[in-house]
Amino acid sequence: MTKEQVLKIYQEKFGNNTPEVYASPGRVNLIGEHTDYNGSFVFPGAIDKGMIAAIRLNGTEKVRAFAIDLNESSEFGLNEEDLPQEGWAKYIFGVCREIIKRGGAVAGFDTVFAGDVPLGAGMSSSAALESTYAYALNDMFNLGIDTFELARIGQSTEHNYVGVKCGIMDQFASLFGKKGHLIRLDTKTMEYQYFPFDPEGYKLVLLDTVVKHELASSAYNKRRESCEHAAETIAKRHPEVKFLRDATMDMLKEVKNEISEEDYMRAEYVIEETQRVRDVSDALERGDYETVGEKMYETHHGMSKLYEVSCEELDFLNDVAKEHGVTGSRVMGGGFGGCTINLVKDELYDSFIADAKLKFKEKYGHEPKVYDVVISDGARKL
Ligand code: GAF
Repeated sequence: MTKEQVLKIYQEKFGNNTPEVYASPGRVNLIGEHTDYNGSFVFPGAIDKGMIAAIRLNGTEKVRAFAIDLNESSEFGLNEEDLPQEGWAKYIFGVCREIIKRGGAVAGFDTVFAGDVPLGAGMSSSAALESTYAYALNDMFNLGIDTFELARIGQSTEHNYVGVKCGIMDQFASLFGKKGHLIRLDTKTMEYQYFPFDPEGYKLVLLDTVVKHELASSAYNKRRESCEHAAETIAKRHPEVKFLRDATMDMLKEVKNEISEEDYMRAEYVIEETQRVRDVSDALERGDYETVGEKMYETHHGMSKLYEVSCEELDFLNDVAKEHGVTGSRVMGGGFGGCTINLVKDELYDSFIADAKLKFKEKYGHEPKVYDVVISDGARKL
């Protein structure tokens, strides 16, 4: 939706005022999945799809919000007990509360918002929403909160008001995104580096299964608990291990009999994935996309067999990619449905998409959705 369209809807809802307009993107992640809450590396980039919001202070202590895509309104106060009923409004409320908890003076506002990040596709629609409001409120109330802290505000919103114990990747990518660049972020030190990403002769494309499994957030939180338990157990012998990122496979083997088989598998995946992100950084510096692709397939295998966050439909698309000779393919984001991310040679692109659509439809009765990836800028005022 364009700025003009959002402004028009704002004016229909809240009168002929002139609000400010802000936008924040969703993200892709080349590699480094379920590593961001293990102090390890991720490799995301912001995309050209996201959330857009018009906002104007209303001189009260209440927020009046309208979700354009859902045609739903919500009105809530800014105290802890004012938690709104509507799932989407919790994100806006959570951002306000997290700012207030940090000492920021936020008052009431009127807002409408819309988005074009597909929901539940693993492209971070929720982080795009949080980042839009964190960025906007920081700007409008002149709060002077730095961009790292804005990302933490979005993350804490997930933890405290949504119930997902997520890492920092999605909010970070949405706020720090840069056109044409992926970002390698070290989630332990929060050091980051922009990598120009314009792989000549290749395209990045997402295939969305349009499947979203129930209980994804509780399964996500359970993965995190497994990782933390494995890291704590290793730390009893190796106190230098603060996160799984600090552990080696030898250390993990030492505690094999002290943790469950499930926790062992989760930790094994994370330790291997940490090494894969390092390998992919080196490969990107050499322009070696074949290695990048191999690592993507390895990640898919790990996410499917060790971390168990894939699903039948995602495995199917991954197999189709492999059979078709696609350079790299894997499940992207938290998993349990959503998208695969595919690195495809230009000359294979059309036939791969046609093949994937046909085979997927034969098996599941509908085609996957196709999204070409354009790496774009992060949060901004329009
Ligand atoms: C979700 C989470 F929000 C991220 O923090 C990250 O853990 C990701 O799943 C998996 O890599 O998007």
